[in-house]
Amino acid sequence: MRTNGFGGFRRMVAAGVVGLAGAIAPLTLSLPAEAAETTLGAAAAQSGRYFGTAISASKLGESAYTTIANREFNMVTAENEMKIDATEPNRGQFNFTNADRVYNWAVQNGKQVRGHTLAWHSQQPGWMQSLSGSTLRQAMIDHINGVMAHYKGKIYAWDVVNEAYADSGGGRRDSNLQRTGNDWIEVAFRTARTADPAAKLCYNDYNIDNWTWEKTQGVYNMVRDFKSRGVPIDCVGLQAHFNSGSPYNSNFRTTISSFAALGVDVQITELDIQGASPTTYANVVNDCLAVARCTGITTWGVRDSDSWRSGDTPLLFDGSGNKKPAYTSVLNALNGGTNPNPDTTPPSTPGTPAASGVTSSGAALTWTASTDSGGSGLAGYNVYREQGATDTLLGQSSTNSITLTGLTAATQYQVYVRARDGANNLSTASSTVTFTTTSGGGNPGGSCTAAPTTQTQWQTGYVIEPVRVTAGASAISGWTVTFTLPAGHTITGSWNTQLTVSGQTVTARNAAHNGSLGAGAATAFGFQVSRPGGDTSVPSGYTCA
Ligand code: 9MR
Repeated sequence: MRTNGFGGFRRMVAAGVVGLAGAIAPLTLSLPAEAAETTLGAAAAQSGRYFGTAISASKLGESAYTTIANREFNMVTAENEMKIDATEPNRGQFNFTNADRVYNWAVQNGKQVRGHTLAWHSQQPGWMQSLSGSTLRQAMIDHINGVMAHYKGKIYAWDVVNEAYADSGGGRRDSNLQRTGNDWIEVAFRTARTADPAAKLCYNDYNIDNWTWEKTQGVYNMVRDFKSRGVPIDCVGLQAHFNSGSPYNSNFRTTISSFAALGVDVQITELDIQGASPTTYANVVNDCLAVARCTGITTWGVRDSDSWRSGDTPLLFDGSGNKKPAYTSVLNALNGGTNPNPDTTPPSTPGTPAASGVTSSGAALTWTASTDSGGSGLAGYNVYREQGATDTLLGQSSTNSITLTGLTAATQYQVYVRARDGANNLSTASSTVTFTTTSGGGNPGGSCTAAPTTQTQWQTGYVIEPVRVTAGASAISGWTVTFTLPAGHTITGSWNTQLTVSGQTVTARNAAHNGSLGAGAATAFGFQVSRPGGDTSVPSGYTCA
């Protein structure tokens, strides 16, 4: 029950809840209140997200610092220690002393690590600053390989490329890396994917938080292009350094959901807000929570005194380590306090799926993607089999295609798709595609034989009946007989089978009622053919599988 059925089901459930609540009202139903978490990391984890901070190796001996950092955060970014100048001070000589201090502290305290950053115009060591052309390009590749090899399998996400876009105009920033050729960013990502396939690969930048800014659009277009061409990219890092010159804008949620709709995760990677307005901090958190693919938030430092712009007092803890009002605001938002702007708009209806590569147990489906305008962003698709009153969920996909597995052999499937957004709103159902799985792989250990009998013949035609199909030593759950039609012959009718003709090859599959045969059991089908007058040849080469 595709079109009205699910809507009806939802309405039915809703009505049921109302009825049930009415019935049990006198009993006073007391569910335990959901305990609010008391640290940022734990509060974020309730929705599967992380809450992180930038850490400086030089402060790890300071217990006032590590106490807060360890208690509150479950993701760590090295503020400077994994950058190019720190990790490869001389060409080909890697130094991970400080990077490992940060990494080891994080891991020993049960935290994950974001890697920051592999290719950047800034904080390059002197030797790299003086390189150009193919030498610089090779040095970049070598650097990515060297650093990623050291941390292979250990990093949640790498900022593979940092800040490659110009502040205005929507184009690339001029830099020595950019002058090696416009493809330097995709080369960096391809290199990174090979170096550590387990790490999420991010593009990270500042002033791409406001959806209307040219720079945001420039990066968005690059990510869209990368996704369309298969350049490996998994995430976009929105630095989110907000101040009076580049303030928070309520379209931040649109930025997050728009990137997410391209099929990448979004991470807020370096959050700090001049003056630390509790409202603005809560807005940022709620914007991330509203989008399924916004996977976590990192503040750029622990206390105001740790900040790269401490004069702005932009962080959640003051210089003495006290929680600021912004801290409470963030914690409450993470604990699900309020969502001032919930998304109740479902995504648009997906296109009709097209099936290909149908086998006895699987099929590939692809469909025209949905769009989502409600703010939470497209999260993925549910793929259903239509079966009268009891439609079943066959699978879920984050993209507009899926490879179905585990299907039953020799069975007709009617399948449709519904899109899902970050707030779990479901679109109306697409139209259905119908396909029938083949019988082959559905007969493990089983086999069959096919024996034709030529029945009646006349000048311009003949009937083959029965074609007897006999199961071998094991039961079978479907069968496929193939045979070759002589040139110029045309099938004009068939019974007890589903026939398809391709050139001279005929494929006869079991009908719905005669696919299952016990060991040694038999069934039969037949067909009629027209042929050029006087041609007495008949089909040949029957095989059964
Ligand atoms: O916070 C970092 C500061 O200690 C460094 O001196 C500075 C050097 O460029 O980098 C700061 O971190 C930057 C980050 O690596 C990339 N985005 C902007 C951050 C603030 O400048």
